[in-house]
Amino acid sequence: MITLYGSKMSRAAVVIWAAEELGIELDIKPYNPRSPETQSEEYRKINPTGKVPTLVDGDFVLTESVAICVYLARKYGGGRLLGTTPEEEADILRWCFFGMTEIDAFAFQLLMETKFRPGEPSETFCNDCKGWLGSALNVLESALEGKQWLVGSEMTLADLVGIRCAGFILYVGLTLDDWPNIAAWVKRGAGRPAYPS
Ligand SMILES: N[C@@H](CCC(=O)N[C@@H](CS)C(=O)NCC(=O)O)C(=O)O
Repeated sequence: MITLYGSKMSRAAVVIWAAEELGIELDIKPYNPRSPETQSEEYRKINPTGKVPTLVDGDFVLTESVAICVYLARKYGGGRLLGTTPEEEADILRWCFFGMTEIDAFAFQLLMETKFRPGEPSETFCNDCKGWLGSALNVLESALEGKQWLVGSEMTLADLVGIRCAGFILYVGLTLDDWPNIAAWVKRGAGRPAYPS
């Protein structure tokens, strides 16, 4: 049995979604971020960052949500969600990196600044984050013009990761009103039976 540490309220959600789409059964230990479980000495042996998710498949231990999804798709999913050509696969990874570094990272910083850091949030910092997010969302919005999914005609990992990242925007209290293609795409993803609600 493959074990996944991480609750669906964390970045483990995209792994749970990918596994469900691929028909892979996981033994999910729903550890929450910054919980006593993830801070334990035992957990830090498999993930020294103390963060979730972590996948354990026999002797193989893997962290980083996107890498875990790629591993599951490649090893147990027959390459599904990874496109049909090397070019498509590279493009899918491109969008995964884009989502994580250009959207998720700034949305996370905004969340920290507005909800978790002590003191008044810095207006300059928040505006910078919103600016960077806006630029990334504009790029994504154009890429989705006239398309259901980001790469090719089928849903791929680029969509799963991107939809989770774009959905994070809503969690931070922003809206997707200025990006209708992204809003429709997020809705499309959330409507999948495999989507972890
Ligand atoms: N890049 C990592 C990020 C992992 C991460 O930041 N996980 C959060 C939960 S979504 C966490 O466990 N945070 C705990 C902490 O910051 O101490 C991934 O995608 O797996």
